[in-house]
Amino acid sequence: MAFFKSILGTLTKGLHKTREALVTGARGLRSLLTGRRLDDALIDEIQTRLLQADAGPKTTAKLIGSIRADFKAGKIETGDQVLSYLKAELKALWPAADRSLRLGAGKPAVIIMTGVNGVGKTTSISKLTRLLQSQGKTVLLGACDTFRAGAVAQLETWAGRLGVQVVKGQQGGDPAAVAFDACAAAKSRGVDVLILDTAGRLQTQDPLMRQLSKIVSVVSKQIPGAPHEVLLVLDATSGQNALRQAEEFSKAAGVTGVFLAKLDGTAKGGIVIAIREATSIPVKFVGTGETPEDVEPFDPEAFVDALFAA
Ligand SMILES: Nc1nc2c(ncn2[C@@H]2O[C@H](COP(=O)(O)OP(=O)(O)O)[C@@H](O)[C@H]2O)c(=O)[nH]1
Ligand SMILES: [Mg+2]
Repeated sequence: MAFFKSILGTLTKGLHKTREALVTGARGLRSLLTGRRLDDALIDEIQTRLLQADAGPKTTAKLIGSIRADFKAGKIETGDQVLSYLKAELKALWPAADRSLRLGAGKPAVIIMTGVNGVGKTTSISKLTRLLQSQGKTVLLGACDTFRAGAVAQLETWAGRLGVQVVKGQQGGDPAAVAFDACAAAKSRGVDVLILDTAGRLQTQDPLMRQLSKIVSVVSKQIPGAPHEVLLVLDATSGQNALRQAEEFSKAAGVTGVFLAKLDGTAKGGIVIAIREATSIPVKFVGTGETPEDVEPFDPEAFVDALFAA
């Protein structure tokens, strides 16, 4: 678990913009609430802060509703009480769930990365590779983004740095054919995990969505139980767009988890809460920077603690 030790604190670092805006900054909840007696106007202010952080209208309404009810009932009276109340209520938003990677019993396990252009798919692959290597697993990458010029080269650059191999095809070629070759190579080389990069696709781009189904189908025929994970990469800085993508992709078959990239780039990290509100797909990882080390398995408890860290 040396890897987890070395990345301890990336969540705190990754959330610094959100924490400052929502909690610790001049206009944050702490300066708003510390030493104050609660009243209706103050509760309205808390609501505004949560909405500004993109915590989602339904969840915010629910949180504010229970604060107001407990205030009326005399159960909470001070701003300081609200801070710890909010922390506990936020943690309770996520049911206990297994957010670890499902890799199955046999090998190779197959992970398909999907999501629209520029969200951070290829970078996130470097992070997963690093994470799996730290657990002693061998990794092979498949360059199924044959669509965008430069995509294969970008993946190869990361692979070179991480010491893993890439199976690739022709630029503009059939991504499902690359997936086929990659599965064959993963089997014959005996690697533990195959990760497939795919082309950026808009949820509205039908041919690209069909291509994704084709990749899934090829993989499932080649390797029993595959794909073990289809991870949807979302860009935390894209706000409502990320939510729409989560909703659309969750309708398309088979997304098993979200990799939320670029959490470090936004003051609206409450998007994690809004994703919880919009879809039942679990957030499994968060990206907190541009290097392979900048990743954290998503844990609601740690997330809320980092958000409210001093
Ligand atoms: N700050 C930050 N940048 C990221 C993160 N993940 C990806 N990026 C950047 O986002 C841009 C697009 O990433 P890329 O992996 O090429 O996206 P793709 O098109 O989905 O494969 C690159 O400049 C990455 O360095 C992250 O967690 N934090
Ligand atoms: Mg890419």
